Amino acid sequence: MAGHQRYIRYIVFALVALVLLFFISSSSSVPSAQWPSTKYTPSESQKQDETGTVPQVPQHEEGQLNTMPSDTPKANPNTTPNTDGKQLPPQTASGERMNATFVTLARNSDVWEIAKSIRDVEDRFNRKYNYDWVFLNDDDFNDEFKNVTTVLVSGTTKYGKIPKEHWSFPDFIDQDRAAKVREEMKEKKIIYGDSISYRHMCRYESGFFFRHPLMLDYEWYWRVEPSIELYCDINYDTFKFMADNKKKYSFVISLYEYVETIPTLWDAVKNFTSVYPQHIVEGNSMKFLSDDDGKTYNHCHFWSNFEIGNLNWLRSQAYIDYFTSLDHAGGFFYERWGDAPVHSIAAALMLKKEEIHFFNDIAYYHVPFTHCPTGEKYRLDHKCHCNPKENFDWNGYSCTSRFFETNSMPKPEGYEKEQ
Ligand SMILES: Nc1nc2c(ncn2[C@@H]2O[C@H](COP(=O)(O)OP(=O)(O)O)[C@@H](O)[C@H]2O)c(=O)[nH]1
Ligand SMILES: [Mg+2]
Repeated sequence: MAGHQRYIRYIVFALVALVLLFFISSSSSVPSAQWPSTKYTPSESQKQDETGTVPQVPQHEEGQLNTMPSDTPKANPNTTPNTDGKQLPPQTASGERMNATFVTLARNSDVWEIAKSIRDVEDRFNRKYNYDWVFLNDDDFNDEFKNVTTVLVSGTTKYGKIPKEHWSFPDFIDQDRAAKVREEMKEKKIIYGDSISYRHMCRYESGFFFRHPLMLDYEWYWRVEPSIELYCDINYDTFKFMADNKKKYSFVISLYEYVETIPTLWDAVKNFTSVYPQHIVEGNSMKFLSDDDGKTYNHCHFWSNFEIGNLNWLRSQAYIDYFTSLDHAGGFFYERWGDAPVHSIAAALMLKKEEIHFFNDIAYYHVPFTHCPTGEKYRLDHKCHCNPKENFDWNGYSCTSRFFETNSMPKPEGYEKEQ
């Protein structure tokens, strides 16, 4: 009998222990192994309203933080962003937009290098302005190129194929002579000296990109190449700046061209100016190009891998006559004329000097040169991440000092320290 009672006591004890264990485990304060969900989940009453529609999660409004609906539990104050009472800048700049686009000439194989450039341009400028971006190619763009670039650009992207007649040897070019030149330049180890495609590229950028059907919709362009970097915030609309200040062409880096690539370019320019003297404007920047009033070219040019400019100027009769005249001289194929000296000479002779703008505030890199704005206050105010010691502007191989002198502009304060 005593053994039987003990047996029952054990069973009761075990039952009580089981009940206790159940309560402890269901109200355990030990954190679960799951990550807390950060997603907004509507409460039962919110999941459907009377009409059976699901209420929307609040949308992000301009300049405001997303807030949770009032009947969801209050967020832990430690996790709310601490803005120190400062207003966050608006996501998108207010005001009108110019009729402008970015433009990039690229191959499908350039996709990851142009992706980097777009990321920088968007982060530093275009996420606030949402301008369009036109991509041009001598081949069809593939889906990878289109998908990657479309998601990165905040504006509308457009993809154009270059017509064959703008990317081939014109019939007035002697192909044997051109092939011989490429051989010679290869031996002399002149950069891109033996490349046919590079020559088509330079000719296309010199005379055709602004006439592509996709570009005809626009008045302003900003040229972007693969693997460039932007180092400072740009907090104003550079296209509007150009329009408001009557600028037509702009640059950030200028330098001397390799003489071997353009031995007869200046002769061709002089031939053009003698046939079309009406296209040369008074008050131009000849002083930037020549130290002897036009007799010889000093090889200074604006580096055209960056350009913000006016497309109507490039489409003007003056520029078309200039390009056609140079094209017939044959130097795109019998030498290796770059689009940088071709654009620069046109801007310097066919625009008033005040119409060319130096963007000191656009901090830029294209291998191997950096433009880092002179002036520490500017760099700090605009969150710049370039090293001012790498600034090329006041280096002996840069022509930017010459541009300042041509325009009788004082050089920015502190430039001597960067020489
Ligand atoms: N579609 C196409 N684009 C080209 C070709 N060659 C160069 N480009 C583009 O033309 C621009 C200048 O070429 P790049 O290689 O950067 O020349 P670099 O800056 O003078 O060394 C870049 O935007 C290139 O993506 C080509 O054969 N086809
Ligand atoms: Mg380049």
